[in-house]
Amino acid sequence: MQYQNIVILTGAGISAESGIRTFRAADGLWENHRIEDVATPEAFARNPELVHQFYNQRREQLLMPDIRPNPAHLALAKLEQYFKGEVLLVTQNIDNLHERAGSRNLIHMHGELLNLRCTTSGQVFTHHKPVGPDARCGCCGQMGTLRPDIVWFGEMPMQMELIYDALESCDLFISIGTSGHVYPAAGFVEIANSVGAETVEINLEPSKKQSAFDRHIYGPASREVPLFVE
Ligand code: BV8
Repeated sequence: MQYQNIVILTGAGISAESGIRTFRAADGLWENHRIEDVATPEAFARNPELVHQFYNQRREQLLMPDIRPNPAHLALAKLEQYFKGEVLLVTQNIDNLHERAGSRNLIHMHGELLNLRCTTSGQVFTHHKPVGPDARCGCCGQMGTLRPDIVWFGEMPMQMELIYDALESCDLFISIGTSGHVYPAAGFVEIANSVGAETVEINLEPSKKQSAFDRHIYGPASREVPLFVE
């Protein structure tokens, strides 16, 4: 079958071989905190220092020279470049490896680690250095108004309208490197199924949504994604 509109969803597993720990590999923990307890607006209100530290550590790691896109990221960028129809890449990841691999038609539905947002004006700044609650905002000059531009648990993911529109007109949905725990991303496969798209799961192991997919490819993304894209 000749596909016209492909939607790809990626999760932490596509960046694992680039050296970025997945949530499951960390058993959902960071410094003995449950990630669901740190990645929330309540945690940020209660202890902004701790939450900033959580992201400062991950930002610092992402900017290390040995962290770079792997063959899975590169294969998706090549697919977008050479595919005749539409390819939309929706990532749950907050790292910048897809754009560094060359992907352009890309939505970070859970935000981006290298961005901060002013809670007063909503303005977004690219920011590579560690940040704390006493950092002054570039737009209002106040302290304490900057937060990571990241979607926490209980917050609305970004560009959902665009994502739902793409899912409702896709004929191929590929899910790569995600355990299928977190919604609404984990529900995308059902939307694709409802419009008759072919659905493929590429993962190290069966995800929580395994039974919803037409096809399953299990193995490391850096091997399986280039093979699938070719
Ligand atoms: C929302 C940014 C309303 C932060 C993240 C009860 C039931 C259902 C839902 C809920 C519920 N209670 C609450 C909810 C909603 C909640 C949710 O889903 N909770 C879960 C815990 C049950 N969701 C929300 O709050 C979302 N907002 O619902 O708002 C709404 C809904 C619709 C429309 C409008 C409004 C917001 C959730 C966003 C949270 N932010 N990230 C940060 O990063 O710090 S979530 C974060 O965790 C990631 O972004 C990602 O989404 C998730 C981790 O999942 P994965 O990426 O899959 O990573 P994981 O480690 O789990 O799995 C990796 C996989 O890769 C594994 O399967 C592994 O086998 C595989 N793998 C490993 N190595 C490789 C590999 N595969 C291939 N190759 C390899 N080498």
